[in-house]
Amino acid sequence: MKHKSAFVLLAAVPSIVFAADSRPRGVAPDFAKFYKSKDTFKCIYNPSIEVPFGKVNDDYCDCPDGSDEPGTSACSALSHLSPSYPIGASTLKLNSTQALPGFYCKNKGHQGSYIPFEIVNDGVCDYELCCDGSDEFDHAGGVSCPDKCKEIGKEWRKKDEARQKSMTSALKRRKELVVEAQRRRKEVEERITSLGTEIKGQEMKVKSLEEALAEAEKKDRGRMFHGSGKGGKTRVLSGLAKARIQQLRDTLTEVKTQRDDLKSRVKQLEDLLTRFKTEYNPNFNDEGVKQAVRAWDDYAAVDRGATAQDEGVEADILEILKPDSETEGINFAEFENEDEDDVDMLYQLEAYLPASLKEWIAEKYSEFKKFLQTNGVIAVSSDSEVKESPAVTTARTSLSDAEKRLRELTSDRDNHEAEMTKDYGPDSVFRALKGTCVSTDSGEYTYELCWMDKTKQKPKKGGGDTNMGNFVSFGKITVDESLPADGRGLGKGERLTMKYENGQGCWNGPSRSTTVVMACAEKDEIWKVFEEEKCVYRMDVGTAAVCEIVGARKQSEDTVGKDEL
Ligand code: MAN
Repeated sequence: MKHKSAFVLLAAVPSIVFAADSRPRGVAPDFAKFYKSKDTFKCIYNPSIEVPFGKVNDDYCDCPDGSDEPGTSACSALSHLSPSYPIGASTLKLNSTQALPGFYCKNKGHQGSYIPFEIVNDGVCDYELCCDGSDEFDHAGGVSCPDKCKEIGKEWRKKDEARQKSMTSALKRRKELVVEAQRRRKEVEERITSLGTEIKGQEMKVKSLEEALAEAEKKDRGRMFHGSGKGGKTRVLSGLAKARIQQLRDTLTEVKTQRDDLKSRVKQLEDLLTRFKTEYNPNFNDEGVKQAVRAWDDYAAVDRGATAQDEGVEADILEILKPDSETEGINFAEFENEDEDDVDMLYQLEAYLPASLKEWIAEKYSEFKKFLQTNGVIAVSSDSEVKESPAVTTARTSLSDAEKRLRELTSDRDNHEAEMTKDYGPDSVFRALKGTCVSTDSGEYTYELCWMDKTKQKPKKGGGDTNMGNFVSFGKITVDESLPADGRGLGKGERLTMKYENGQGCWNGPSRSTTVVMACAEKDEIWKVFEEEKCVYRMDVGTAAVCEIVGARKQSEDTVGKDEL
């Protein structure tokens, strides 16, 4: 940096102060107003300091902010860290921030652009920024930089036209994405409405199935009370056995009576024949009588006297015919009262109650028993399972199926409602991209970005995917990057971001996370991936979804500068 000891010193009149037009060399149109007076120049950030206009562009830095040297590199090393200027005894606070953005190349036929002061007259043609070669006006080292703005401008315009075309398509695509996002949102809204209707219907179905089950259970309870239960069965069996035994006993009594009757008739007949044998006339030659007497003798020769066995059978019969209460037979009273379960007890109690109360008690009993079984206080006896009628089982199954369906519908609706309140970015445009992914190869991995979902790292050599984060939220960052010729870059300005967090844990580090930085582009694609820190990734991505947020034209302006055509 070339400084003079005091601003008041007169310097030799510089060889070239003005460019061909009225602005001094290196001054952009925006700053022209500061250089209008042809007598004195006031330093831009320090207007209390005035220098004769002849000192502008005299290759000596007179102003603390460098504004007197817009067209030389004399103030290029200026920084706010520079020492204060020695202005006599004054302790005036000076602003030593560089007032100008750089040396302005007019680039006629193309676009005006600034180049850093330090590369002015460095002996190198910087056509990228200064296509008119005006930065090398001193021809340092004999360098000559002829004006190439015509051809460079032409080429740039061609590319710019393509870029603009692409931006127009990108904006069109964004509009389509917004329309698609709205359509999907509407679809969700409609689904919520239809789910609401379905839920109402299902609730009614559940209610009526609950009633059907209650009705079936009620009927079943009646059946169980009167026909089953452990004590009930025994009692019925005992009743049946008692009746059957009585029937057999009655029959036996009848048979015994008939036998006794027949026995006495046989006795009468035998007595008759005995008398006949002793009283008949053997001298009467009647062959028929003689034969009858012989047959009787044969009959009488067989001993038919009562045996001990006969007596035993008789005793048995007499014993059987006695009532149970007088013998050691079955004690039915014991069976009738034994092993009565709670249901039987209730049934007995029930007999003394009015019908309405009977039903109420039966219902409460059943509910309480079910409650105890459900909560594991008492076991669900296989007895009760057997007891349940197919009608109850069917009603219960139908109800539980309907309840399950109701739960499914409700959770579906809740998910859809949560979906409606979720942030899908400006105009909810990312709703249209959800479910789609873009990927790119970088190094040993293929990286994948699934919109609103996940970022992934897939080893090219094979092996499992690594989750680099799950979508969490949108954000913004300011970037300052030069835009490559193909436009596939972030450029300068504020850009929308998507934060993906809580990915796969990093060995000895945090769980993986990704910041996706987006810029307007016709095509959705990942431009660049890099690991900013271990397991902390950044993806620079182009998508039409963000085009209107930054503005396609603004984005290119931020980067390229203003047109001097
Ligand atoms: C894998 C990749 C890398 C990461 C290391 C950390 O190799 O996920 O990106 O840096 O793990 O151990």
